[in-house]
Amino acid sequence: MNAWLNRFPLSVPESLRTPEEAARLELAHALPDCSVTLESVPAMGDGFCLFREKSGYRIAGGPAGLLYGAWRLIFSLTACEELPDRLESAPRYALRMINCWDNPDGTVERGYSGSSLFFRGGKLDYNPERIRVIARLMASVGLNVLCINNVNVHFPGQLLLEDDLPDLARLAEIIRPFGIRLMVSVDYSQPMRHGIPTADPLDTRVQAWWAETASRVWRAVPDLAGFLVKADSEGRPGPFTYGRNHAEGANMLAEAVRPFGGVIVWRCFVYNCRQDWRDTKTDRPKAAYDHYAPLDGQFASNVILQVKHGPFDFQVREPLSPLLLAMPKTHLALELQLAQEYTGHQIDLYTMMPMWQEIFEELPDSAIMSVAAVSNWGDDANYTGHPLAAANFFGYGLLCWDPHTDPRRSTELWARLTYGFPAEQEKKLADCLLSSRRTYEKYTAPLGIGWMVTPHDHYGPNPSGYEYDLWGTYHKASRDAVGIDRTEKGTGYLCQYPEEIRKKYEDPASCPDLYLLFYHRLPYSFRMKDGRTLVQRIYDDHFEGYAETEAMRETLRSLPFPEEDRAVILERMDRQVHNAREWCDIINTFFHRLSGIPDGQGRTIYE
Ligand code: GCV
Repeated sequence: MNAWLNRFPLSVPESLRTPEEAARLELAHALPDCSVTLESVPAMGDGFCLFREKSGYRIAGGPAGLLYGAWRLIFSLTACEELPDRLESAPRYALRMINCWDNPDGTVERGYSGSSLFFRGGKLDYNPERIRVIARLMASVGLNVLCINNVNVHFPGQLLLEDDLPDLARLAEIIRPFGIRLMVSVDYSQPMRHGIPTADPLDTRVQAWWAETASRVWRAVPDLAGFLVKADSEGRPGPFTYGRNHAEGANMLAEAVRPFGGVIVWRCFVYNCRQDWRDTKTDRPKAAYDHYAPLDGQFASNVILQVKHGPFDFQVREPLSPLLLAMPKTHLALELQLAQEYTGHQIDLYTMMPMWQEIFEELPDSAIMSVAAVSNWGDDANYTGHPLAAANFFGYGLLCWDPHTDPRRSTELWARLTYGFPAEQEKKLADCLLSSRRTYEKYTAPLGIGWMVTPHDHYGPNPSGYEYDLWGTYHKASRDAVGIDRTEKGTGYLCQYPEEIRKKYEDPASCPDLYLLFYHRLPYSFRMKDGRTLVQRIYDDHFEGYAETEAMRETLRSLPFPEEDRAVILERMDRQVHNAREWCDIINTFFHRLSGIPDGQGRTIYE
């Protein structure tokens, strides 16, 4: 099962060399009766123009643009979408990246679809056929950069730049005809493996090592996109050890890769992960802004700062990271997570496009230049574990091309290409997918609070699991109140935003409900806008979320999925219903015990 590519089966010959050849091949297989002319216009880059002509179609485009145009035509004709006589299209973002968190031993950090597609037994070891499927999936939705290894680089991950370089070069060759460039996560302290006693970015021996390494690596993989770096984060080495800031650290690497047209993608996920929960001054969501905003303008032009969409870490609901609004002189990339780390492990249904739509509504068009998402693939037969999780991958590609893509359009298109149901059933499936995020949100952590998950594993409820720990992820629920005051009077987090955003959230009376407990500490008796008390709203959401999950199971049972998908979908749906019940019971009991306030509707809450 290759998700939507099932419709377009193709065995790719090893002789394939260029995206233009790939475009011809895809068109010949998917639309054998359609006459399509390709016109190469290198200056159009990744863009294309699709013309409807008397005798067929013409696609003009740059090298990869022809392939993207071909897919656009294939999708539209297969899905019976109306095409204008002339359709000009170009991606909004330069780098449209997938970040795999795959480890050399074949495990995948936060992976829920089996083992790695790239690594086994400490080295690159893959099935080229499956890599081609992944490359076709990426190209079909316009994605162009693939980082294959975990940002947490542990030995022997460093060997990708050393002994395993020839294997890396072979992998690059496989994906190149699909317009996809490789990227590699690197260990900031890697020079120390080679007799250099430091990784200080201002040390000339360190600079020389990286320059020599870059030249060797780009000789092997001339179109390598660049290096991805997690530094000074969750125990990874970085420039802080040497009293250097992250501009100094990133610029040193940028200098090394500049001659080859490479970029340094530098992650901004930097915070104190050894916090004492009694310390009320430190507020983790403030960390990224505090570290990076003062450095705006100091990064080299080939450094890209990659910022997670929210200030915490991929919770079900987070506000937009204020850092994304604070660095106008820096090339920023937005980081999303397809892997369902906090959102149901690809067991629970969680379609992300509505969440991303909210992010892009708040993000000014000029704020970012690139996008990355943590992959949700593995070597499961269907690649994404849950067959319906493929909709997220598809939607992500469309969104990188056009951030204003309507979630319903991408979801319905995905459903049509994948299953080809009659219209009414397609709508039922799309409705189910599009509402799944709110449902999941209702039965898990309430009103923007996050972090009530089982520690480390991050599946299932544990309201106090992260409460007294070191990670800075507290809700401070007491007998009277819950939440953290992040306004000016509290931790001051809200002051990191421009005025109009601050205003929207600073008053609990007008703050949108779903963000209420992210920004405010409130008593359980607080009156919500609809007149319910805060605690009643928490009870209601949890009961509702559970009920919606049961209804979702009924809908999915009624749909004519192919048997192999049906079995997996329904088995996972049963587990989701169980999970939702558990969340509902545990969270409601937690707040009932603390507050002593009974449910206004007299439903069962266990003591
Ligand atoms: C790759 C969270 C995840 C980690 C991940 C980290 C990151 O902390 O739980 O698994 O590490 O984010 O984004 O670097």
